[in-house]
Amino acid sequence: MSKRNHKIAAIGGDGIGVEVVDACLEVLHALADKDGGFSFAVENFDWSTERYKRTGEFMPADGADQLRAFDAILFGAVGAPDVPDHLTLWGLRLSICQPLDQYANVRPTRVLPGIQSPLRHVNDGELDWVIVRENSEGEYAGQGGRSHPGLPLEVATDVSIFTRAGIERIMRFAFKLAQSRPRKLLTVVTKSNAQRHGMVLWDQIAAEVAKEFPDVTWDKMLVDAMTVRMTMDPASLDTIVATNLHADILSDLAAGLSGSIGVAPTANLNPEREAPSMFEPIHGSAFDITGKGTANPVATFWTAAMMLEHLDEKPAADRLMSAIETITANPDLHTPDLGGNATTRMVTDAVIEAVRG
Ligand code: GGG
Repeated sequence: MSKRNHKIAAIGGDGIGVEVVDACLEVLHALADKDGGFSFAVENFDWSTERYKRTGEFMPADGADQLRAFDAILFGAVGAPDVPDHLTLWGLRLSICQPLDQYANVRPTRVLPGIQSPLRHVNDGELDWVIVRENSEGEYAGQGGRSHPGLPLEVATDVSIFTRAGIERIMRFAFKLAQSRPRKLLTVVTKSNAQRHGMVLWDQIAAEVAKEFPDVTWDKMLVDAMTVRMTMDPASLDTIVATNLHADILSDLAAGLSGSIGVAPTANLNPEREAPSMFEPIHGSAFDITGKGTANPVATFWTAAMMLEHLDEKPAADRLMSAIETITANPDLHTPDLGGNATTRMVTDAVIEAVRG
């Protein structure tokens, strides 16, 4: 039988993004060597804020099209202290997600073995969520503008755009995901009391799509009340779906509640596989720790496990996930974000050893 060869585009991006992606590639190659049934052909791209400062572009104009040749994209982080965040985000991450129509951003959250949630009342297994972030429109539609700069009547608008097609597809994705999980629970989050057009359409479409999934129990929450429920009653939640902005905020909260944003992964999925999906840690470029060798690579390793599953390498994904859990269970292998003294190198070596068995 011939070996399966997965073509991976690796974009470290900025700051610790480069460090954790490099560490992750080592782990991926170790997994492939161990398994023997597959390999990776990795191409590295220097698309980043550094490139922007040099050339005026974060990535080439046809960058997203270049990525179509790959089976998956492994991404680090974007953002730099000396360039405005809206330029970096739109110049790189969103310039990939939006043209490749990676409309379902999936963010699993659970408290890994050996990690302490800041919620002292959370027992083992009680915080186990998947947040689905609508990733193509809403508050990130990019519509709006500014006029009368510097004058008292200066105006700035950001227009949220919600389409029936966009809401229906993310809602269907979220219901399907909830249906595949043991508890079959979905919470639909909006702010439909205040945002009386787009968010009301969300609620309406949720009720319509729910009819296709009679075995899924679902409820609705306003985003403000949701933050309270996540902290006070985490066990009542399972799968969560929210808009681009709301889910971005809720998933950072979720990451914090799971112990550290340093362990939180994301998959930006094109579920129909019409274009490659992109896998990245939730965290940003963290320039305050860049170059110190202390970045936590666990979020990127977990995102790589999601990537392996997407590439139909489930046994390798399971092997990596169990290696991650062995490592987090050992406090000597906790990086500073988890209160320890371990380095990126130590955690990477330990995960490589664990996957090699
Ligand atoms: N790896 C995730 C990352 O680099 N995020 C940068 C960022 O600014 N994200 C904001 C967002 O996606 O809304």
